[in-house]
Amino acid sequence: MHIPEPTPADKFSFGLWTIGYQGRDPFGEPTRAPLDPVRSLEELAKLGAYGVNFHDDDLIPFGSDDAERQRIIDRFRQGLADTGLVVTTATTNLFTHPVFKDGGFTSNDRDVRRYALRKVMRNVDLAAELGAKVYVAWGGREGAEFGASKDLAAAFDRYQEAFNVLGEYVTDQGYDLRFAIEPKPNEPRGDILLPTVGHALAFIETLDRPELVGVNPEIGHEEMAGVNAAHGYAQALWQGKLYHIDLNGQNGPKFDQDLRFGAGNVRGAFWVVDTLLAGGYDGPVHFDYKPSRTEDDAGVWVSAAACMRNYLILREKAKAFRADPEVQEALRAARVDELARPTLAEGETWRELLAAELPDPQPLGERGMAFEHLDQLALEHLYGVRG
Ligand code: GLT
Ligand code: MN
Ligand code: MN
Repeated sequence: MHIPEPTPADKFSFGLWTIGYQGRDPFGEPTRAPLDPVRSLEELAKLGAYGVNFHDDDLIPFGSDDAERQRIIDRFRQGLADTGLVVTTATTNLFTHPVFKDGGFTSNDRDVRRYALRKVMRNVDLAAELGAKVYVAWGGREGAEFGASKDLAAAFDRYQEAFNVLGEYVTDQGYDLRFAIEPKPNEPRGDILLPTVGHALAFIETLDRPELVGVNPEIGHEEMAGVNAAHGYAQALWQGKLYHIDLNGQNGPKFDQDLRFGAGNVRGAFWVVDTLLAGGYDGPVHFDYKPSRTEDDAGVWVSAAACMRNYLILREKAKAFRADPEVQEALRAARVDELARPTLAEGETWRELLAAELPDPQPLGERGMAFEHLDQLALEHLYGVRG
């Protein structure tokens, strides 16, 4: 099977915090030196990437004064021009500084909430200035460890208020920017609010401007929640809410592993790619992973290239699977196409359904669905013995 090289047309993007991860974990010091953001642009461009994104503090160290901030932005902008990379999305760090220990938008402390909103608005300005189309909102610290420490109804009110204020802000400023909420069940908080795609989708419908807010599902976070990641992407697509994606790898419900895309649950990754292709997702393909702290600088770029290569491998395999005549026959045998047919006929209502003669459930129940054969064909494509 021929695997193409990554090109900007594939729209692969990386967060500055991904390749820039220095390997600090709760038990150990960094194993790699800080990475200059402009060097990241250069290396990513060489590898065939399309875009980058960043938290405010990834680019501009927390506490920088206005002059320093501007100098960094100008240099970064020059780096973008030199490499041709685009800024696809941006986001805010509302989790590292101690001020956010109880959250940003939902901290019990009102002063912290006001500070958090201002921090987001400031970086929203920069995101719009650099041409980002999506603003990611990962509420890692919006949560709780103790039952009585959080008035949950009030927390949802404040979460809602924050997105309403931000929706009004981008509208009033005339920014072409939409928000994407990134769900996660836990870590760093014991339990995080909006833990899955489904929770986020339901919450979005309560906002003043729901059209401005979608989701940014991360494979690993869905796997941590024990749910099927592809199903989450599929529902977001179905509801027109898949504004961005975070692809990576995870082995089941444990700490957030942020493995390179394609590692971890390989079969789950195959179905995610198949789902994105079927749903016509055409936004940036963003890898939110952490190069293992066992790696040196060279290993960082090996893992970044591997994320893109694994996506292209799975994309070719998903296409080959769908194009295989035996698979198409197996799909028919499994009556997959029948699901697209409405259950009631055109013009039919519950009245006609009530009057209709129904088939005998006995033979219907006895007839197998032939899913095992279909799934085996998918596995054989994935194992590389077909196509
Ligand atoms: C953080 C988190 C990621 C989010 C990033 C956006 S930051 O690394 O683990 O999943 O996408 O805030
Ligand atoms: Mn993660
Ligand atoms: Mn993420």
